[in-house]
Amino acid sequence: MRILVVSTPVGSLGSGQGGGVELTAFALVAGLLRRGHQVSVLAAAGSVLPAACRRAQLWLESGVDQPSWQHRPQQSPVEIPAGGLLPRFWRRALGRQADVDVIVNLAYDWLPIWLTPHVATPIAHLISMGSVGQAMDAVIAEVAALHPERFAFHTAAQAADFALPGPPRLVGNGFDLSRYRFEPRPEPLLGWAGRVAPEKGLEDAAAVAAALDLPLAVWGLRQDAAYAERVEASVPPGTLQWRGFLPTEQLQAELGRCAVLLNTPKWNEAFGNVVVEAMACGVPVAAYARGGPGELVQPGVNGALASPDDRQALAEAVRRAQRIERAACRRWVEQHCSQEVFAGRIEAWLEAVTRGITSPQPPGPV
Ligand code: HBI
Repeated sequence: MRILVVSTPVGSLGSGQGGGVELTAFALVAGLLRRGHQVSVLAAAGSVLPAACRRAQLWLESGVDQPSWQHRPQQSPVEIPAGGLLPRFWRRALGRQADVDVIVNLAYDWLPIWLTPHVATPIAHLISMGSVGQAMDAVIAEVAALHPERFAFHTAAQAADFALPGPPRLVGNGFDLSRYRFEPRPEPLLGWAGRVAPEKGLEDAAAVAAALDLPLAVWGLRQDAAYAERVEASVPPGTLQWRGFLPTEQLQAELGRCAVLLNTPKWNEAFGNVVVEAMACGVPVAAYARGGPGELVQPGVNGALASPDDRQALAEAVRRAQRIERAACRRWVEQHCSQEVFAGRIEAWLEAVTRGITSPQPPGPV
C-alpha cells in the first residue's frame, strides 16, 4: 500500500518532546517499509528519521506547535494557534490524498478525526493516549460510531476510556529490538524512566527506593522542574540519580544495569514504552496495575504488579520482580512487541481500512 503517516504537531521527531508517539512512529514506519509498503512521513521541521526509516519520503512542515492536550483541564476547548502546524499538516495531507491509499494519523488532535467522514482517502487514527479532554472524547465517539475500523489503540485499558460501538482494534506497540542489548548482570540500582511530570508518579518510586534503601536512577525530560524539586526533597539526599533525557542508544545501555524498573503511572497510561524498553534489556518491571503497564506486566513472567498508589505493595512487587529470570523478560518482548509483530498488526488494520471493513476484528494479543 501507499501510506502517508502524519506525525504529532507537538515537537519534531527525534526531539523527545513527542513522548511515546516518537518511538511508535519510527517502529510503524520502519516495520511497514520492511513489509514492502511505500511510506511517506509528514512531520514538523527539524524532524529526523532513524536509519531504519530512511527509505520513507520525509515531508517537513513548519508552523506553531499545537498546544499539548496533556496538563489541560478536561473541558478545554480545541485551540489552533495562528500559523499552526496542525492545519498546515492537513492542508498538505489533503493535497496529496490522491497519491496514497491510506493516511495514518498519529496526532492526538481534533482536526484530523473531525475530517475523517469528509475525506475520500481513508484516514486511520492510532490513538496515542487515554482520555485527556472532553472535546477529543466527543469527536472520537462521534466518528467511531460511523467508521469504527478507522481507530486503533495500544491497549484495552486505554481503549476503555472511549465510547466505541464495538470491540476496539488493539495493536500494542513496536520496538526495534536490535537497539536494545540484553544485560544479564544488574547492579543494586532501581530505575524509573519517563517525562518528569505529576501524572507519571515519580514521588512514589522515590519513596519506595528510599524504603528499600536502594538508589533510583531517573531518566527523562524534566518537564516540570518544580515537581522534580518536590520529589527530590521528599527522600534522603543521594536517593535519586538524575540521568536526564537520553536517546535510545544511551538510555538502553544504562537501563539494562537496573535490577528492577519501577513504573508508577497516575493516569491511564496508554501503553508504557519504557516498560517494554526495560524488559528488552532484561530488566523486570514492578508497576501499578493501571493502564497499559497493568496489561504489559505479566506477573511472574516479566515483572510484578501492585495495587495502584499503594507504595507498600509496590515495594513488595519490587522484591518479587528481583527474583524474575531476566532472559524471560527479553523473550516476552520479542514475542509480543517487536517492530515486526507490531507492523504486522498495523498492516492487518490498514488492509481492513482500505477494504472498508466496518466491524473491528477481535482485539489482537498485546
Ligand atoms: N497533544 N495536541 C496534541 N497532539 C498530540 O499529538 C499530542 C499531544 N500531547 C502528547 C502527545 N501527543 C504525545 O506525547 C503522546 O501521545 C505520547
